[in-house]
Amino acid sequence: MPSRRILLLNGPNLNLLGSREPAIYGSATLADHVANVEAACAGLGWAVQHLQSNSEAELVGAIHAARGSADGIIINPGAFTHYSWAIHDALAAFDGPVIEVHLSQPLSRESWRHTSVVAPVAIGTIAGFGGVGYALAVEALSRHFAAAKTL
Ligand code: CA2
Repeated sequence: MPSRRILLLNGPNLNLLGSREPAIYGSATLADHVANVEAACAGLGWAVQHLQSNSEAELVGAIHAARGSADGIIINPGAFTHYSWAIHDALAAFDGPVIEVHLSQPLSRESWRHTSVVAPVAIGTIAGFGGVGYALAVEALSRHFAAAKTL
């Protein structure tokens, strides 16, 4: 299988994971989730670049930089999920597959979390499985790339 370069993006406040709201987001830290993605990708021979940012502009810049330098994007956009058309447009301009991940299940929470402006530019969304969702996203990308090769 060819080596792949994956960009892992985490949006605002996800740097606080493990310190508050464990009932919703679990007790693992962001570093734990990143390490799990790195381990899953290493098992496939893939490289991972990670960015967590509280800045919409920085996330948009990272998505632009991924054009030509990453094969796929795994993104938990945090609250930007629900209203950032800038992130939507940046992801739409990225050529490779995008997977949206949420630790919680936004559809079972407040109504303002029920809309995702990122979902329409993702090949799929994984939500509600806690940190396992990040590993599931790597698995989904692996199957996506394998299926694309046989088309
Ligand atoms: O479930 C998810 O992964 C979310 O993307 C998390 C976002 C939320 O706005 C989305 O609706 C769903 C919020 C992340 C905030 O993370 C915190 C972690 C610890 C303490 C406070 C916030």
